[in-house]
Amino acid sequence: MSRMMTGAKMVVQALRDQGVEVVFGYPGGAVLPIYDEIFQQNDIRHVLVRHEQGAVHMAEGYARSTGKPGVVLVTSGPGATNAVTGIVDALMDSIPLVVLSGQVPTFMIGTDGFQEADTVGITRPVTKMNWLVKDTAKLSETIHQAFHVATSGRPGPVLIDIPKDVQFAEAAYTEPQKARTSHYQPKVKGDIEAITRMVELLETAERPVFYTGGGVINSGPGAAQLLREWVDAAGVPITSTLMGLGAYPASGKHWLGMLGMHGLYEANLAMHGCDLMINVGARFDDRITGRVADFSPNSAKVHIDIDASSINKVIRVDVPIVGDVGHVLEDALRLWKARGRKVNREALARWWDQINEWKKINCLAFKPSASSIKPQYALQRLQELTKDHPKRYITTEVGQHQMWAAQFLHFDQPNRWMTSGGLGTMGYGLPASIGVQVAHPDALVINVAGEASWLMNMQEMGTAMQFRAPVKQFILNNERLGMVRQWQELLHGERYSSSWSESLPDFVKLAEAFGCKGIKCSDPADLDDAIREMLAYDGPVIFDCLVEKHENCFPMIPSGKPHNEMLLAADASAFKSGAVLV
Ligand SMILES: Cc1cc2nc3c(=O)[nH]c(=O)nc-3n(C[C@H](O)[C@H](O)[C@H](O)COP(=O)(O)OP(=O)(O)OC[C@H]3O[C@@H](n4cnc5c(N)ncnc54)[C@H](O)[C@@H]3O)c2cc1C
Ligand SMILES: Cc1ncc(C[n+]2csc(CCOP(=O)(O)OP(=O)(O)O)c2C)c(N)n1
Repeated sequence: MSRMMTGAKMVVQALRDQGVEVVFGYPGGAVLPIYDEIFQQNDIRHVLVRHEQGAVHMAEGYARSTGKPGVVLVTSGPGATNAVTGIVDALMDSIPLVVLSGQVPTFMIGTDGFQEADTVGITRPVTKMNWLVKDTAKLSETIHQAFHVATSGRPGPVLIDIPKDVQFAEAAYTEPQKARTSHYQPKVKGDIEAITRMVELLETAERPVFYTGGGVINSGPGAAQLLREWVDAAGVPITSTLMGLGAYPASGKHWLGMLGMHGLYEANLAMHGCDLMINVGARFDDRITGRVADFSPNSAKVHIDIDASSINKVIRVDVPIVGDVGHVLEDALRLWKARGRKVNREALARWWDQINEWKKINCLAFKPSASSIKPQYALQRLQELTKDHPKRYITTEVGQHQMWAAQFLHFDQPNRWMTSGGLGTMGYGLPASIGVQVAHPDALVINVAGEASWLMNMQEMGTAMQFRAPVKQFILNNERLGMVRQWQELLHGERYSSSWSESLPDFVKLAEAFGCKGIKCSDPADLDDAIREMLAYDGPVIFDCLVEKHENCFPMIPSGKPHNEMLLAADASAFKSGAVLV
């Protein structure tokens, strides 16, 4: 017999039945009945944030580092609108989230009631699916459907708007097994003929490259394992997008490093010169393709993606495969083995010779300095001093530091790297680090930040303190909006329009104000000890690392240029005159 309960009780019961352990949220009038239910139980933990944007990024960090959906609870009006940036961020990066928002009572909808906003209207374009539930009898089934939609196929954020009277009213609870989910059953098995064609192409290719992305991480650890097996057995070079780092180990023999706008020289030239590209769960983002007309001009292209609408959206491909990475790679590997594990060994050896020549350029080289800390040096030292930690998780903010982190920190496992790729949301990293730490209490969680991004959600240090999340905030402080400054230097005639902060807080005093530890370092000779002090401290740390102010991040493909017109540090001054912006 179905159990009768209030809508508010149903929310908590449905979350429990969906295996939710933690909710990131902020209360207000329109969600008080749900908060009252949360108070009266101990199965689900509530993390009280300081701003609703922080709640969503925490849920993203939680989701990306666990593979489970993140859950957010916000009130109506400003609570919901504050969450919007985070929801868009999750949509762009395919992160599964279930956002629950309170709404004014149904009879007040449309009356400009107190804290009324058209949350479903506002979030319709930025969610995978959203619902306004006007009847308590439909609430529990809707929540179960929401979890199904958020986590199936291409993951993404969903939102359920729940009016206050629906939370108070009683109805029968629907168990998860009885919830109807037949309306959304994305295809996970790839077409076997297309997979066979991909295997045939790999067998004969002279210059093949695997180009992998966030879809491998989304598919789960099994997919990353299959990818490693195939790449290593076939001996084919592999590069990845920012979102896919860790799917193939950075210490692996066939790793070329990240590709794209700030990708490695050898990775970009391999993409430009290959005769076969196998895209595994990546979406031909513009930071990757550069000028579309010149993107990898002579290659046959295979694209594995669970979202059919992603295929042929930007780049036309020869072999489209709609399906889940894990399922497709399983079939591909089985077929490739059954057909005798063939590759064109001689041609592949020549291809590696060419790649090894490109590697000799040493595109990440920078001039060390004895008097100031180069940001690249700071990250090299952070890598060296943390690389052996068995549970190291990195989040980032957005800017130059993010790109240097992608270049200088190495990931050997999936789900260890959390960054805002598609939306590029400054203010993502600090809350995301808290979400990761909540999911992995005994892990080492470091947010590599720029001071400007970090300030955008710094109030969340209060959350870190309250919930004893010992997150380390490693701020590369150049007192500049560094990435903006770099573009102005290279592409806008060195006119530095509003790209520096004249007033920054004293980060050590700020740490003290929050009750955590502050460390400041400006001398390269002191850096190792200072990093060790940060790592040894059993609590949150704000590390103010004063770095060289005018360092640029290279390689760089100026937007709208092809891969073979990549700028290296040595070319920068020659380039400054006459650049064309697209
Ligand atoms: C300042 C800045 C600079 C940047 N520079 C770079 C750069 O130099 N290089 C770079 O790579 N990025 C860069 N980015 C990030 C870039 O904007 C994109 O976010 C990124 O390139 C997209 O990665 P992706 O193609 O792996 O796609 P994602 O956004 O991770 O999308 C994943 C794709 O896989 C599919 N998918 C999801 N789940 C599955 C599954 N289970 N099975 C199959 N398919 C699945 C999805 O449908 C989607 O098409 C930069 C971002 C910023 C903010
Ligand atoms: C919310 C938001 N506003 C503006 C931007 C544009 N933007 C991209 S990088 C950047 C500067 C970031 O500065 P900082 O965090 O100090 O990092 P740095 O580049 O110096 O490493 C800006 C303003 C953005 N990505 N996000």
